[in-house]
Amino acid sequence: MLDFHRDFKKAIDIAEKVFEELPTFVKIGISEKEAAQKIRSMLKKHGAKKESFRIIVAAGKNSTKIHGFAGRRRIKKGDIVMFDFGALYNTFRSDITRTYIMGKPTKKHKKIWALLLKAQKGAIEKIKAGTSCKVIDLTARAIIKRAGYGKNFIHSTGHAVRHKIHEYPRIRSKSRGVLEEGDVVTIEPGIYIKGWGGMRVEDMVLVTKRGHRVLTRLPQTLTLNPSPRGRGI
Ligand SMILES: [Mn+2]
Repeated sequence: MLDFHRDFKKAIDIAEKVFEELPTFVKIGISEKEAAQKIRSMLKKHGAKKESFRIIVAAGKNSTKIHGFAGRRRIKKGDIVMFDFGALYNTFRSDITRTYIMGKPTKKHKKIWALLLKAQKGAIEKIKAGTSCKVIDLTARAIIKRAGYGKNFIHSTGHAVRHKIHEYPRIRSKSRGVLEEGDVVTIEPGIYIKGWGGMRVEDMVLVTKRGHRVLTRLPQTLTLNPSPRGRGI
């Protein structure tokens, strides 16, 4: 078994704990900024030095901004809300994204989410030491393109992460990088539709000699399920 630094694991565990606690304070009426402040204090409560990068809580149409953060907008019923954050523990940083619907997801929410999960899974299945990063990116991109949303996936598929939030190799279509055993990369496909909203899912994956290990265990549910072990959409 590949040696995986326990502090790195801890950075992931802390972020996942806070994700699982989101239903306790993310309610209709709270602002993005208030949610982000609460996330920050929960990360610290669980032992993080601080957040690993600027916390993103993007509600409603703000979810179409790929570099959104957390503003004054209040969360409304039916909103898409995107959460992208991680913990800094000692020198290690985690990076996870989930997108939730505040209420009952529509058919379109479910369709886009299922497509993102499919694209993410396809990309993850290709991860193995020696694989070019380009192939990983193009795999996710091809799945999204085939479903007709190619032009809505407007950023790269992922990046390495460890002591800095964005490290090399980057998982993008023009990358000349190759995955090495021990690399930890994010796989984060997203679809952004003007006037409707954006959705993104992001998990962290360890590259091994023969394949990979998904490090994040957080369920990929579409609703803010009060049961922390809920699965599916
Ligand atoms: Mn990321």
